[in-house]
Amino acid sequence: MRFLPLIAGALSLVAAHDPRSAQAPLAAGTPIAPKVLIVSMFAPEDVWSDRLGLTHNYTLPLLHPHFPAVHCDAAGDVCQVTTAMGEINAAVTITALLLSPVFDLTKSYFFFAGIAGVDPHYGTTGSAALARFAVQVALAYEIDPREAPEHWETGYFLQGTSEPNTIEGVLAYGTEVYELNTNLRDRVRGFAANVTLKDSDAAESFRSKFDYAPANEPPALFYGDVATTDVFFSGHRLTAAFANITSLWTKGQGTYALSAQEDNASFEALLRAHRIGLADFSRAILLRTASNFDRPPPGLDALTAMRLTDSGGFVPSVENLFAVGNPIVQGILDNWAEFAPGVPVQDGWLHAGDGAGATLWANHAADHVA
Ligand SMILES: *[C@@H]1O[C@H](CO)[C@@H](O)[C@H](O)[C@H]1NC(C)=O
Ligand SMILES: *[C@@H]1O[C@H](CO)[C@@H](O)[C@H](O)[C@H]1NC(C)=O
Ligand SMILES: *[C@@H]1O[C@H](CO)[C@@H](O)[C@H](O)[C@H]1NC(C)=O
Ligand SMILES: CC(=O)N[C@H]1CO[C@H](CO)[C@@H](O)[C@@H]1O
Repeated sequence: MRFLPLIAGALSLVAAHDPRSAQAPLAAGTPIAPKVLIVSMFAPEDVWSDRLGLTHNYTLPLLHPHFPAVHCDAAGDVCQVTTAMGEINAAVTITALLLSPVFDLTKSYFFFAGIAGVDPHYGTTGSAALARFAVQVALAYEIDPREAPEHWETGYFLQGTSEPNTIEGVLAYGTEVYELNTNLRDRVRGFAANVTLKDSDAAESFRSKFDYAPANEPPALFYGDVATTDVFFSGHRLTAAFANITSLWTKGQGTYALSAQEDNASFEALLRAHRIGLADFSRAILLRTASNFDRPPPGLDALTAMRLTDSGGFVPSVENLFAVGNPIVQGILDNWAEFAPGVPVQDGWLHAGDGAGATLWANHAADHVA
């Protein structure tokens, strides 16, 4: 439980570091302090604004030109922002939001809710996953496999190393791995425990090509970690390589289950805000629903599975962001007295805001190689 005294220390620095203090106060006065801030990555993931009546728009500088405003309900309890896709868009939008004087996000729960590719050994199209780890798997060296030593199974190897599947001597940038609050994850999973996930005939038909579970079973809610990379990869070989890199960075505790393009970047912005008391990293929740498989079913090649057929997963994945996510949003609002002070983090949590920040897991992994 070393988190609590540390955050108190971090908060005492706010007055000195708060960039908002340098700006003129808003005419309207008090900043909006949402209890839940929902983060979408592209337009179809905003299943929230219409359904939750987020009709109050706040245009902020430095958001993406296609998504210039944060949308909030009348009370300012729930807000939604869309980052636009990819790591760079996510990092810039979340940073702009965290520094905006319009919002006070110090007590907000950050609910990242987007679609993803799924490893068919952990889920299926329409499945929903709550993550502990986000790992930036492609922050690595790469040699085209056709030019790599013959015995290599992948051209990706960690920076500072000279072959795949080792972390010894690694050169960490510090953005490779983010660990979230698992007590918070367990608590909010309970809110969605009885949800029946949406499915479609098209998704059901495509998944029947797999001859193993859970790929060929109806969608379910599960715990799974997310690989972040701007490269939209697919196929058996790259997924094997990135699953191994996930395992290396998390000392075997993380399990690659989903692939997406933003989380590592959003979390870096959030962690930097956490260090100066502008946000609380222990209040981040990551939900990803599966719109597609990350590799082909038996009988199809990677390109055909990725681009030339439709797995039917897109519609149920978007619907399930709301089906699973809304009970979580409402659960936090309905139980605000419990959530307001924060959910205590797990023992040994490595993002305690003690200055070393994001490099902690990296060092942890690197320091402990056999
Ligand atoms: C708020 O933003 C949404 C989405 O961009 C837009 O559809 C809506 O018209 C805006 N509402 C107002 C009052 O400007
Ligand atoms: C889920 O269902 C169980 C069994 O009916 C019930 O005890 C529990 O309260 C339900 N949970 C929610 C969040 O609705
Ligand atoms: C992943 O790691 C396993 C176990 O160490 C190894 O057998 C496999 O060859 C690795 N795969 C790739 C693509 O490097
Ligand atoms: C591909 C890549 O390296 N993307 C970015 C991941 O996020 C950090 C910021 O958090 C960037 O430094 C990386 O460039």
